[in-house]
Amino acid sequence: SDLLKGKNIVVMGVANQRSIAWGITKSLHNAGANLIFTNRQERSYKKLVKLLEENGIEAKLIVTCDVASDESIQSAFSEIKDKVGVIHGLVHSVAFANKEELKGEYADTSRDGFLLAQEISAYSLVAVTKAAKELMTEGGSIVTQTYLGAERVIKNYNVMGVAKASLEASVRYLAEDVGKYGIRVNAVSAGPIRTLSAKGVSGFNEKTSVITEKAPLRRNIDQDQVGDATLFFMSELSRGITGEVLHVDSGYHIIG
Ligand code: 0WD
Repeated sequence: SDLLKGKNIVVMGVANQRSIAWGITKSLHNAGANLIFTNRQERSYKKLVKLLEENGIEAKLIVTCDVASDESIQSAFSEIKDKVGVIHGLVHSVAFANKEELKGEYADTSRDGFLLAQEISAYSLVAVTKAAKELMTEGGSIVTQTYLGAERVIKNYNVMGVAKASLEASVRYLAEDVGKYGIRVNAVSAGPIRTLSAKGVSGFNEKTSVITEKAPLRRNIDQDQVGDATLFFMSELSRGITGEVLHVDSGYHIIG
């Protein structure tokens, strides 16, 4: 389709072919978008270059960005501004917490672990929105990735659930801030998908088997389904929607 023809969209968080951001990349590319990528590590950069080559996707630009650093964010977006100019979309698909704190009791969360999860998984959206809105002079769409653990207690998700609650609240406050510039901010709340990050959360297999058992659609979701929902948020089809959290989870969240 031509839904995103001529649109410049920044994608943050492709670590490998299993990354949710890679599913999103394929959907946006198929809709005609020009893609700009950011990643943190050299390892991810190499994997991304290989993936793009294998799939015949040409990146408009690839820049390094560690969301833990304001300088890194600033230099990434100033390079994007210099080399691309106006952007129309931003995909935020980044999160982190210490593995030791993704099991056991939430009450055992350390101060540092709490702050780290909040910084990388929630504050990062605030920081990149601030940088990206300067480049969204024709309006735009920002989409982040969240999880049901923000709304409900999900075993082992602990400190990340609290960080996702903060991320979802940030989506609403940011939507209000940038709405006046024609920029929308939304989140996709995906069901469990086996990725590098998901491996860090204890008991992942249980989570996916509960979905096949209890979700209305009786099947797990994949990166491509998150990709298409993100495409909807990126496109004019969702022009009336902002500050929203859309569940892409086979309907699991409606089941008590
Ligand atoms: O079941 C799942 N996998 C779900 C994931 C269900 C619902 C939501 N999500 C969320 C995650 O919480 C995260 O926000 O989706 C987002 C993407 O997660 P993913 O695709 O499961 O995980 P992964 O493939 O490991 O990608 C996470 C990215 C990696 O990219 P890079 O390029 O850095 O390797 O987040 C990155 C991580 O390294 N990341 C950072 N990127 C920039 N700066 C940072 C950082 N400081 N820390 C982690």
